[in-house]
Amino acid sequence: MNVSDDFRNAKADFDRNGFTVLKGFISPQETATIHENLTRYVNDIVPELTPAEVLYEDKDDPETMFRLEAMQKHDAYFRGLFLDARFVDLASHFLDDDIVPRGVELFGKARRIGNETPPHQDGYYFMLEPPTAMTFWIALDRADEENGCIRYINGSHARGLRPHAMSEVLGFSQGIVDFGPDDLALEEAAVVDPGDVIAHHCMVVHRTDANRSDKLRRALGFVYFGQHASVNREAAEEYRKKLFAKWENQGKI
Ligand SMILES: O=C(O)CCC(=O)C(=O)O
Repeated sequence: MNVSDDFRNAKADFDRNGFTVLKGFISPQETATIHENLTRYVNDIVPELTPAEVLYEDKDDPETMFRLEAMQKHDAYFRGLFLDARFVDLASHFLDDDIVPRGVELFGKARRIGNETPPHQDGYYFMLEPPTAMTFWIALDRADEENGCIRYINGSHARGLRPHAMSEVLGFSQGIVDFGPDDLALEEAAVVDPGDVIAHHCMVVHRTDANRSDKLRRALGFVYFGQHASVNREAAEEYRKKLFAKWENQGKI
């Protein structure tokens, strides 16, 4: 596949807005296969995971699971999909760099009690210099205004890193402190169907509403770093330790 030709418009969108939606990027058959593998993963692998790798809105209710971390480490199917040239080559095209694959997460929103995602920039968590990274957000269910689709602040990736502070939302520890009407005026809801893939830059501001509907909202997040970006590993590890200690103290994990 000549990535540059097929995705020229998508790349222009990505560069201008900080995100782009690739409609029907994954076929219905492959989307069904991803669902089958997710069910297998939940049944066979989740019981073996550490508390940091699987998060629940209510840890006594398995139905409320909303996050799986580092799925590529535990399972060959998800690792294979994550390293597939379709994604790696496209990430390289979008970031104008060679790629270091970073990780696979499940982003779920449980029916009725799925929490909002506070406005944030992934780049704040990634601690990269320069902030060259992106996510493919692969919709496994329809995501719309009712069940917490992602909302992007158009063009915000080009306006630098915003101040963040600790949020109380489990799984999303940071929120932008000065998010306001100027942001909301530029906000766009990315309504997607299963098999659609959103590509977003790590500096674009995004958030979701809570899921108060009866509909599940699940997506896989594939994260890729640019090869020329370096991580401040010490700061990142120190931060991760503090965060998990805090959640443990609060009885959340
Ligand atoms: O799915 C969500 O609620 C948020 C996902 C997100 O913040 C991300 O993919 O960077």
